[in-house]
Amino acid sequence: MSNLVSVAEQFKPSVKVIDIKEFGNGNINKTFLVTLNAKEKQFVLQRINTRVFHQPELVMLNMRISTEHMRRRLRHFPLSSGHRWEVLHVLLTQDGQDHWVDSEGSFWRAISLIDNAQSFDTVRDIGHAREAGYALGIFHTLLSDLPSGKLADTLKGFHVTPYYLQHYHKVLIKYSAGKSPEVNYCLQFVNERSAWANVLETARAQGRLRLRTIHGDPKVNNIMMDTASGQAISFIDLDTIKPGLVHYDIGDCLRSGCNPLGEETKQWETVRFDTDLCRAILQGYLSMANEFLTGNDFDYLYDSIRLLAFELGLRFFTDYLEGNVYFKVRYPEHNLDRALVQFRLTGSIESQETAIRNIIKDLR
Ligand code: GN1
Ligand code: MG
Repeated sequence: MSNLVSVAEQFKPSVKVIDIKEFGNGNINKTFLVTLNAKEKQFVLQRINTRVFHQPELVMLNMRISTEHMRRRLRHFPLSSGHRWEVLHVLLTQDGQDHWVDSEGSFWRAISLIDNAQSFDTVRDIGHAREAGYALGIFHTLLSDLPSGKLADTLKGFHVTPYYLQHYHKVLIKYSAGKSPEVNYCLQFVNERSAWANVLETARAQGRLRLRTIHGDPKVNNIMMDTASGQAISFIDLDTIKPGLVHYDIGDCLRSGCNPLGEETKQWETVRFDTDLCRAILQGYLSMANEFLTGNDFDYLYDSIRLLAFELGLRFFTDYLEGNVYFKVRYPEHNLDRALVQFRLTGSIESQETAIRNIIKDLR
């Protein structure tokens, strides 16, 4: 890998770099925190995984279009009193580029760091849950008048569950290793839900749901919380801002926010979906989103919660069967363990269907 200091200097020439260390725990890109000897003390440096993002220039273009749009919109935005909201800045190189390609062909970009803020892998309490939902509501509202056609589709098939199922079947045909009880459990779990898994795409094809501009990865640890006030103040990880259904975002935020054990737990058998957290996230979200959600949108909220948990389980499981080619892993069964967590969560959502539907009805 290139010398990190010289990469960092592309984005901050003439400032002394004091320290660079690995940062966060993303599953795709490589992320570093750069500390400078300057007033603006730190920034985030990332190497984009081009095996996942085949056109990283378009990822950067989407990011610039959407952040500039959100910043403009924010100037006249009725935030609740005392609330701050920040939009990330893309840092440019000396010659005005939003990325830098090193001699080995690696694609680098730099992003501002939000001061006095932190994120958490799991939701800590009801207040945090409400703030997380509110954050997604602000984010969607800020982008609600940016036509999704202005953005490129940087990751074809992202969150299109039937596409993941197709890929899964191709991988399965080639899979020849032994089938442990856990693998058999997953095989059966997927099998029993394949017919339903096109629910959102069918609704989209029928014109019931329409494409908007979405975040794509609004899990809890992508929401920054102010360290002093505990309020949500920003969304990070803007790589997957692109056209999609808001349902992908809502489902993803809930599958992440309502799983108190977190997606990396080893205790998959005790994973559950917490309906109190679900109510709080939806309350926060709908306090903003009620303005632009349609009746059809509401009708598919339950399915979106169930589907995004199932879909992530399917993506992890497929990657395990395929030999861990997509998500970073720390050990060979890591993706299998992650899949079990998401399938358990899906099962818990299914067993509480009536309660979840009632929450949605109450808040509508
Ligand atoms: C990946 O790299 P990271 O952690 O931001 C993935 C998301 C998954 C998430 C699960 C581009 O996001 O879709 O929900 O892992 N991102 C991509 O933790 O596939
Ligand atoms: Mg991400």
